[in-house]
Amino acid sequence: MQLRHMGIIAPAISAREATPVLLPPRMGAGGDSEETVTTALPKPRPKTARPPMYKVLLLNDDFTPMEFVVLVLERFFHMPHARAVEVMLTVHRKGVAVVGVYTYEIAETKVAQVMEFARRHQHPLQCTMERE
Ligand code: TYC
Repeated sequence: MQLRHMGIIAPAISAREATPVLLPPRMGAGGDSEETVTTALPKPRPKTARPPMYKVLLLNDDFTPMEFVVLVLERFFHMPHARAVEVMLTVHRKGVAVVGVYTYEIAETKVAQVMEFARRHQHPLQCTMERE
């Protein structure tokens, strides 16, 4: 996995992101002038960086039984039954819905679990993820 591309490792500082600061005039031989020097220091950032988050999406199809989708939402997304029915109906009517937002690895695991569960039961249900 390329952590930098996933946004987990901060990119090297660039001039655009840096905060220009004025340094005092240089002293010493030939340096008594009023000249000031602008340089770039890293922008102060909070040390508690948040990881990039990923939406997990469930897609509609014409064949997967509604009860199966409700079961998926209860089992893998921990939704109470009434909420699972609502979300299933949203997917059924609109074609797609976000069913959860997670870090990369958790989202990847949810997608794999749903796809494997659907495959085992021979339903064409599709589950995908995208960066928030
Ligand atoms: N459209 C399906 C049906 O009428 C139900 C369904 C809902 C399928 C949500 C997939 O993600 C889905 N049986």
